Amino acid sequence: LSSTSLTAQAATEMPVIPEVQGAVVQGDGDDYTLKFSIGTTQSSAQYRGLEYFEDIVEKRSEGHIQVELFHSAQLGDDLQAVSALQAGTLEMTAPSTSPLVSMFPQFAVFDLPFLFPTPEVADEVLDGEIGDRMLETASTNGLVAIGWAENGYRQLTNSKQAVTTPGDLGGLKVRTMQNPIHLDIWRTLGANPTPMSFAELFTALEQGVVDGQENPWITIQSSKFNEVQGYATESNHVYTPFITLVSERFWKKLPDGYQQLVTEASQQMGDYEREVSRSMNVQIKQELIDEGMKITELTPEQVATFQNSLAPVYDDWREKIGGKLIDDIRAVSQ
Ligand code: TF8
Repeated sequence: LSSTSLTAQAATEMPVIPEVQGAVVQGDGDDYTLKFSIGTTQSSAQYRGLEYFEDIVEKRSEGHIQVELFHSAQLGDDLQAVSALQAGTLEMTAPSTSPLVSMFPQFAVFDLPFLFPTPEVADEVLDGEIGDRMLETASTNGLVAIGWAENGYRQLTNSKQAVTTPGDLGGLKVRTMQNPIHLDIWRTLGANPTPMSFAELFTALEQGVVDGQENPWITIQSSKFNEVQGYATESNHVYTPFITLVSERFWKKLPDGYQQLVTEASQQMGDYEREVSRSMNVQIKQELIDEGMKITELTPEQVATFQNSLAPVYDDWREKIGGKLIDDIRAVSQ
């Protein structure tokens, strides 16, 4: 896997928000308010996806479902938003799968380093039988899981120095998501990892509580991490999906036609968001370079060094997650 092979496949032009297709859906005459909250900012690909979702749902319900969008963890970070769905105080959210591993252990598979060789393989897995099964697994405990989008390939940034080998990570304080595999990854690479909610991350970087973090280029720029992080490594070490979740309490109140509409809209949002994410990814990496960030692209040999160092993490978690699921995913890329 080379970083250039990932960027070369992406589109070069930013996809515009498509026209809403599909007929008006009849409900039961009642009006509904759907609050949809995410952790990324208003300039993220994810938020553009939400704007499309809002457009589809409002037009096709003729305004009987009013969608209200919240960004930047205004209604809570990933885990808090999920709790709000369970309590019925928020209708929808779309977190990274990683913080949800404590609830759904199988999601740990998405945190395995270098699992998805290309975005297209990720699409095939998530939009296929494996992804469907995962949505079913997550449709419990007050949640209904209805679709996938992408956070994307994660890149390492830090305030200290260029990182080209695991050796460069010695003692570096790296913020990780609240997820045991990510802790293992950075510990194994020799860094000093600290799990923390995304909502606290900018301040932690700014105040030097941590030296580095890892997230896709879009998130790095839309959350202004480059203002406090001078160095980045295009490591593509993990591909993180976003999962689209609905509060079961809200879901049960919706007439069937509206459940169908919200599901379709979430799938269209997911397809569009992934397109935007992939084209923005290329553009934003260049903008970060232009704005002065020192971005290190790894050679295939350097990527292999990281992969080899992480082999023990892979073996260890393979046992915990179950080899069958990993093999099924591997089979898709073969
Ligand atoms: C992380 C994740 C987040 C997303 C989003 C803010 O680093 O990658 O960027 O889950 O909700 O915590």
